[in-house]
Amino acid sequence: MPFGRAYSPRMRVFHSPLHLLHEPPFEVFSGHPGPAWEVTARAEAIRAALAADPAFSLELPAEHGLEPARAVHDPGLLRFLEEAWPAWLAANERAEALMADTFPYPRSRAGTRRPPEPRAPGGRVGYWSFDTTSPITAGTWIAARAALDVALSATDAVLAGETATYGLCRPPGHHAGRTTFGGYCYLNNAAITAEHLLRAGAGRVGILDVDFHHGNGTQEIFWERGDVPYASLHGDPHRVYPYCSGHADETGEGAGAGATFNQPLPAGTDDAAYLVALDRALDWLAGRHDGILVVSLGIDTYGLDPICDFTLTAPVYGEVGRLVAATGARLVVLQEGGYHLPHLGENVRRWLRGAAGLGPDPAD
Ligand code: SP5
Ligand code: ZN
Repeated sequence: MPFGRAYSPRMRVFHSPLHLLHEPPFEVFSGHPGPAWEVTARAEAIRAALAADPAFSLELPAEHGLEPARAVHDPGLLRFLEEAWPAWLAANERAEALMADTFPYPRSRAGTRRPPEPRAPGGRVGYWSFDTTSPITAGTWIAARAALDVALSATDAVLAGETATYGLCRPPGHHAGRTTFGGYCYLNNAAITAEHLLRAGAGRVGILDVDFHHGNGTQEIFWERGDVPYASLHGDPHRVYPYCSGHADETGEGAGAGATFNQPLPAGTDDAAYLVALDRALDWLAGRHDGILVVSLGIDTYGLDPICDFTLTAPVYGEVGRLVAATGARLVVLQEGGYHLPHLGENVRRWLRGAAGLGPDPAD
């Protein structure tokens, strides 16, 4: 195993101020244009909460380039994300954000040829995106790359011997697929991280996705692979976003048959029911990986979250972190969703303290 033994007394946390350059001004959801939920203040709140706690050491990421992303995403998607904003600006005098108005839906062209990638930026964005909640703005590409550097730096620290590290990724990643972005996600940080670990010789890498939403992108990327088992607990897609994936009968195909595990959960899921589902997910993952778990950490399961409908309370996050760490796996914990700004930082801090074996902060 290529692992060193560089234990740190404090949990290493990676973050980048470049996330501030991604400022989506709005989203369109359920027919309503409204303010974006995925805002800069989210990552700032988390950073502030961790910076105030001596149990954590905050570090800037190292640049990793785009090779790791190319191992997971279509080069066309990466090219588009890089070129989209300048092309959109050149075509629009008062460009605020780029968002699709058309999606070349495969079923609408059955029997005709696959469409070529459009040249017009407004058409091109629909070719690579799947929803109307994820605008591209001036700094989106820079921020998405920085979030990936954050994830990969947290990963390298685990490869160097840390037991658990945290990447404060913003924008998040688990909705982005091999050829698509959406759900506030542009690059799939968790999937790229898992692939990076595999290539570093970590053996089979498990992904535990505890964001409220199903990680459709991560599932799709590893759907036919047996070396990255994916377990998710999430709001039932019969009821909530992303609607088209996350059902219990989705279990993978081909070499990935049986390597996907979904637990859709009802509205109002509380701490006790959640811990039962978590236990099942951890049981399922046990023995399917070779010692490292990537955690897609969403705090949008919180009872006060404005866009989700579980009822978890603050103390359960410490317990979830503790239980995940108690599996004995080394952890690369990456931030996904979580939208109740007043408690977001504290809930992440509770989760990570639990994972670090620290228990609640006595000062709380
Ligand atoms: C990473 C992540 O958590 N992405 C989530 C994308 C979900 N977008 C849907 C937003 C739903 C807003 N609905 C407001 C309903 C208020 N009751
Ligand atoms: Zn979410």
